[in-house]
Amino acid sequence: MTLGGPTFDLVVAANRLPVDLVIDADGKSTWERSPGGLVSAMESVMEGRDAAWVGWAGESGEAPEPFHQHDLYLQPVGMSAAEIQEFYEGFSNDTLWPIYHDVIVPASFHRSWWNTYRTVNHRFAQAIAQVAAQGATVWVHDYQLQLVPAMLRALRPDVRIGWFNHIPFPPVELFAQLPWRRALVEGLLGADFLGFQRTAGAENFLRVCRRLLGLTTKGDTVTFTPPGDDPARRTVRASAIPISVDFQGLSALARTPAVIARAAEIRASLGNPEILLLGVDRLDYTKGIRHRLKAYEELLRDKAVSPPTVTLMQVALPNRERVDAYRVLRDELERTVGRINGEYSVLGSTAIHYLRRSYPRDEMAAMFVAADVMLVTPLRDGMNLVAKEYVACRNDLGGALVLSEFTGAWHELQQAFICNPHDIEGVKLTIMRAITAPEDDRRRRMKTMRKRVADNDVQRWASLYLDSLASAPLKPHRRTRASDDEVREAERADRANLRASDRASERSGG
Ligand code: ADQ
Repeated sequence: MTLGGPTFDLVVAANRLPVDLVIDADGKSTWERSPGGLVSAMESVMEGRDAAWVGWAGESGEAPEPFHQHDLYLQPVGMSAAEIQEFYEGFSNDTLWPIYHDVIVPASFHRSWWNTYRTVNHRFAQAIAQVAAQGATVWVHDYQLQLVPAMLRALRPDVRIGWFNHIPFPPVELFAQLPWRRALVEGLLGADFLGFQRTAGAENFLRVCRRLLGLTTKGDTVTFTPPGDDPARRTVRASAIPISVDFQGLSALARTPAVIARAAEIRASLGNPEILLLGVDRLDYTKGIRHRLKAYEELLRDKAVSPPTVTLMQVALPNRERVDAYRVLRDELERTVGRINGEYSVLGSTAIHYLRRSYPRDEMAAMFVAADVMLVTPLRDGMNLVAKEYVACRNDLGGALVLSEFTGAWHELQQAFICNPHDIEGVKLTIMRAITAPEDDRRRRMKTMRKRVADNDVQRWASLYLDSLASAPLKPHRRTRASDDEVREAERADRANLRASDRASERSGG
């Protein structure tokens, strides 16, 4: 079902296009790269490929005409204001997001949101069907588009369909709350290959197939007969392929004289603290910013840290501001920052430098180079690219990473200073351990983490993903999963880390 426009052998579909429409003071509009995890990851993958990207342009109304941007063909999908509210803010971010992130805030269920989710997913499937060449590879991204695989297969049985989940896939007990659980699973089972950040996510999905749909799974595959007219039995593979960052690109950027000079400038503008703590997050309740600020406030209260010697720079990327939980979070954080600064700042030095805006890549790299301790404390996170970006930028082996054990990144960055963000005493102790660790200890940790990210960068992620999609339901010839030895070694390290984290909180009486 192509309508005479250009078609492509590789089509990526994600909720958003990788660009935002920016209108300058003279009213001139341009498309600029949008910030965020998915775009950061896919940017280097798409570079130089003759491919199309299907996604929403970010504004309500008719879809703009398709256009080219740096070799990439962008096919916008339109959404009305009501659809943005019901599909994006509602079902995606107020139903699925909380359920997939441990219900940190309660999920809302509305039948009209679900209907709109179905309508918009169908529109995406049609847009993909239009630009996919015969036998094309289609890579669908994330929780907003879980019905697209089956809808697309119905329109275009000739294409190969993969889906990748950037966020956690929840345990069956949480997933089961969704009134539309069966339709969501059947939507996903239209794919040939389903990729997850962690093995636990893939296993949760397979368990959902068994327990809620009574399907048969074998190893990492599930076999089922689609409902409706198509009686063919299909086997779908579900497996973990953890996402990563462009290690070489970031490392090279962080090595440029401009970024190094800018890092020094940032420190100087903060009054050259001895220790600069840094937090960089999308403004989201999953990121544990509240818990981090609570721990920091208590450290200030206990006089364990104080400005001007120690200061915290918290960068927060605003988003989803029309969803209640996000508005509440932003207001609360801003009140907390105001209170902490009122109480603990001194003349010429602020306890927290709070920056709520989007920054270009080189400025982010300069912040990473400038920071002595990077605080990554989510309550739940599929991966967390910020942790890996920080590591990639530390060519000098300087800095220390404080990392929550509830991130996907934790499973790879075992040498970080690990914390349980719910355990405020533990977080305080971990921050102090990171601040006071001997330099050779910090360098050793950073070196090992850098090797890990360098060996498993975003290019490797993408090629493993595409190989897995091409050979599904069989495994590709190359390894996509850790060998048994690696798994055992990771489990040993996990246990050792958890014991260290428990000992830290026991010492504190927490
Ligand atoms: P996110 O939840 O958006 O991603 P994360 O992985 O940390 O979280 O990615 C955020 C990205 O935005 C990073 O590349 C970061 O550098 C960038 N960023 C943050 N603040 C910024 C700012 N102020 N200005 C400019 N850029 C900023 C989702 C999942 C994650 C998963 C990713 C990728 O929730 O778990 O790691 O997708 O799969």
